[in-house]
Amino acid sequence: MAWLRAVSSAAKLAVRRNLVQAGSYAKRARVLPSQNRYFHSTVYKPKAQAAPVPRPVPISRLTDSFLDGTSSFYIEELQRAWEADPNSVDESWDNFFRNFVGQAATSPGISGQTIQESMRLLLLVNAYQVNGHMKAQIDPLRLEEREIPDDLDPAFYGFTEADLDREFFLGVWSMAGFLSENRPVQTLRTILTRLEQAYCGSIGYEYMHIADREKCNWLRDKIETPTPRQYNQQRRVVILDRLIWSTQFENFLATKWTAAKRFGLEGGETLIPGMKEMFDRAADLGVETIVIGMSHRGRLNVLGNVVRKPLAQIFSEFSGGTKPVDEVGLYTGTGDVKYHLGTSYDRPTRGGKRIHLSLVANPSHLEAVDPVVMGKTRGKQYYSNDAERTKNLGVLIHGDGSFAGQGVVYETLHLSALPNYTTGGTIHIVVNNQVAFTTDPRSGRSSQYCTDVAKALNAPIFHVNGDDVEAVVHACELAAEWRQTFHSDVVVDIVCYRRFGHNEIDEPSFTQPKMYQVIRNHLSALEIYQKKLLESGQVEQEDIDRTHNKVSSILNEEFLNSKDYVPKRRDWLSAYWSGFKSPEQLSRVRNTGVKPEILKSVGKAISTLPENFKPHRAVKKIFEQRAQMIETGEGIDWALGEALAFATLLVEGNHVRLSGQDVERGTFSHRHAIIHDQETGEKYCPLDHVLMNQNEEMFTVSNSSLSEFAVLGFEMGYSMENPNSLVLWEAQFGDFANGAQVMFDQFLSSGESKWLRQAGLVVLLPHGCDGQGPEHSSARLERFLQMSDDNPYVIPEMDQTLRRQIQECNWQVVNVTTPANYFHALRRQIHRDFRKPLIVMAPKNLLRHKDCKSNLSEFDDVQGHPGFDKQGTRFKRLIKDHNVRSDLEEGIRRLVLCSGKVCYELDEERKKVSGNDVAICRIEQLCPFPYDLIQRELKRCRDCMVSGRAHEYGCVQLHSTSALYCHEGTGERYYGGHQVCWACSICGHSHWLLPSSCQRTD
Ligand SMILES: Cc1ncc(C[n+]2csc(CCOP(=O)(O)OP(=O)(O)O)c2C)c(N)n1
Ligand SMILES: [Mg+2]
Repeated sequence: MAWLRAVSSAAKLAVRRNLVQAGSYAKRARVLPSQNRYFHSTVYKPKAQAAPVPRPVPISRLTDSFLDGTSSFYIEELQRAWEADPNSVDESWDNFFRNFVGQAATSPGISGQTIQESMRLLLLVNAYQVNGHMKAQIDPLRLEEREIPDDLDPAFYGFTEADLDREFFLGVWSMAGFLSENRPVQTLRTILTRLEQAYCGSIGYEYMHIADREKCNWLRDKIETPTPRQYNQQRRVVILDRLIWSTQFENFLATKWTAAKRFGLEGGETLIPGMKEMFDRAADLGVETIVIGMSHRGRLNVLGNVVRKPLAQIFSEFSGGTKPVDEVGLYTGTGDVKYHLGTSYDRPTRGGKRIHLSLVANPSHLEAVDPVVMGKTRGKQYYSNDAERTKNLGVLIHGDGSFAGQGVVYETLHLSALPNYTTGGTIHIVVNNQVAFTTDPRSGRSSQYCTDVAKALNAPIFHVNGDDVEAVVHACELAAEWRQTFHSDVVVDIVCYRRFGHNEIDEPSFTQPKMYQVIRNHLSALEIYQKKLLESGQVEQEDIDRTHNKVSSILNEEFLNSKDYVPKRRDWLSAYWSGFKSPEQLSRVRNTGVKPEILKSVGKAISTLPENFKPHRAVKKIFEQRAQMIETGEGIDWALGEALAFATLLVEGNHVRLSGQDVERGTFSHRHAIIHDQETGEKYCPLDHVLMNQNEEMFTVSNSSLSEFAVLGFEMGYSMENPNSLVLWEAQFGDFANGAQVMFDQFLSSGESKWLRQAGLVVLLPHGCDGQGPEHSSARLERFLQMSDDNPYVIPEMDQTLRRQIQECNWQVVNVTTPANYFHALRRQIHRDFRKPLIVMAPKNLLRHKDCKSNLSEFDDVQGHPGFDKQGTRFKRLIKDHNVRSDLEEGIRRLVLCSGKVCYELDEERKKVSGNDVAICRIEQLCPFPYDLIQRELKRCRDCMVSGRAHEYGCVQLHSTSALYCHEGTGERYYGGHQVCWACSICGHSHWLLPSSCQRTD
């Protein structure tokens, strides 16, 4: 379009000159009859009056490109030159003149068409393409007051009524639609009629911001069809049926549950036929699975009518539901409101195919589900080998207020084209009811449309009048076609209204009285469509009545069935999750050690670089050191421990995906998961080479966009798809995790108990605590512990064979201190029959600490090796003092319980002061609390003082543990003989533990 924009300056000058000659713009406009629909009255604008001065162009520049044309004089000169010798001008001008002047000269009836007129017409068409949506009839309530842009008025270009029946030729090379070269000569009236029909009807197309010519042409071709679009009778009957279902569903719920909150879709019922037709079209074009994310509005309707969740089940749940039968493994969690639950079903399509639909459970927090849907879709694409990303599609349904207001929308849109995050295009549907709770758009956003944010992504946006069901269906189908053709995002903005309040018990007239005066008298979309079809003669009243009766009798029947509905085993595990255990089913702890020969072979693979690869000097050294660590089996550091965990999981056939800001190198230059050839810039990822012919995505490590909320959400969704994937998100620094707080609150910490969906996502939170000020010092361990649902006052069953402590808690929080324990913590995520999020506090200075090293023997499963306990080698929830060995320690005066890197500092100090009477014990897993192991330590070191540094959380847990010990032990003193001194990590002061709370003593 660059050339057209350039020509527009030239033509605008010409136009303005014309206007000036005509006196005033207002006067000019009056020449045209006011009833003529093309010539809307425009307020006089002084800027249009300014007389332009054509810029003289030296003849020497006549060979300039068409793109640079700036004045009519210039163009006339060029034309003369071209007539004398077509080769004397730039090729682009040659094309232009051949099309316009050539055609004009040879076609009968248009010989009067001047080049100025051609250009003005071009500009007029262009104006419709760019701004036609401003004049489109997209508001069903017609309350919107929009100023129609001047450039949609033919008078603006100097055309008068006398020109309406003149014939014009409108061909431009490499253009589709109205301007394509093969369009016949048409009168101005015909051209204008089609422009109005195409751009100013029930759909307002915004697409001219897309720079790609091919994409624009594709859309132009679809929009600027020679005749307006029409559905045949058969399609219309289906559309009507779907609209009746949508409308009656809401009416039915309204009559049966008059005061229940359901966030009805009334006023936006055409969403349902729109979605169904979109999905049918997508299925025709190869889509097999659709992942849907949406919030409250119309969710029940979508569940029932689009996803096809059994109506009896919806009604039963809506009535409060019967209690689930006592079935083994029937885990019901804490539950959530009905309209948040997710579900999935296979649905037949109009074209005779089946499509799998899953609606992702979502929290109240608007738009938070967006990146989760994208991540889940991407996960599906990986597991179904959908390299083209055409079989799995993500569809997001938004509200107008939340789409414009919630920042995560923008963050999610920005993932859409990133190689490791793209899903091949998400289809966004906005249920734009022109109000957000009680807030008008004018107070809710600064942009013209609520969808403007998507323009930054070059997504086409179709604004469609929600009262025109056929237009909604068309926009939805077009969106599906766009997505399957260009594999990028597209937006359908259904402009509708909200017939009632924000919810069913809300009074909208408090705040939108005028709008609701109009709404009260406004026919429903169904009434409008029925009228239209009756008028067309394609449908009889009896047909309509028959469908109504059919739908209402099914709804009533299902309502009766709902009374006897017995919930079946909750579908909380999708196909890949069969065999996984609910928190009520015991999953035995497994070993995570690996055969030494496997460790050696993968260790070698990940520390060897290709022969002619030229890494950075420092990186070369790091890899040489890694090779040496593997060779000697000694001194394995944090990064290698992590890489060994990844490599061994890959060898076992799991998928590993690590994402976050700068994770490829690692913020602290320790990981080097991807290295760069210093001469060629080529990249090499050692973990891509642990298996023969390894699928390149099997191990994915990817720097992300600079977002926490969306990227963590994406990984959350990804991790939910398949349990055999270790998915990790690393915060650049632990403190930045607060940018994703919503994900922690609404999904990670609470998703399983609300929605019965498990996820084994790992969150790595590097932090400092190095005394260098507050920034990045703390990953805010206390916040994660506060959000843990570990009951500090009740010690759960800790017996090896009965223990479900981890299964029952909401997540795990660890603060590990050795590379080997980190290795086992990561492997444990996969080697168990359930999934649970894992928060890893990762102290920065352990990445290179001289003592933070492990031997390879701690990673293997060889009996007698240091890591091998009674049960084998596995993650250590607590690491006891490396000096103490016996079951009952003598001579220990003080038992220090600590967590994290401070153990190395304490050990150092102990060495300095020869403190042999001090035992240092590391609590590696803070949540759930290792009551059994702490109790063991307290028993072993009886009659000593216990001190430590942790958080209130630990105080209460320790208190409970001590109390238990006391009761089981001597029973004489409350703390069983221990004086417990706890240094609080929040205030840094010591507290003496008292039965009910902590009290400062210093
Ligand atoms: C992040 C967030 N902030 C506020 C709310 C409270 N809230 C629920 S619905 C709603 C209005 C949403 O408006 P819109 O996106 O236009 O959707 P509509 O209800 O109109 O369909 C608000 C503010 C919320 N659920 N989530
Ligand atoms: Mg709204």
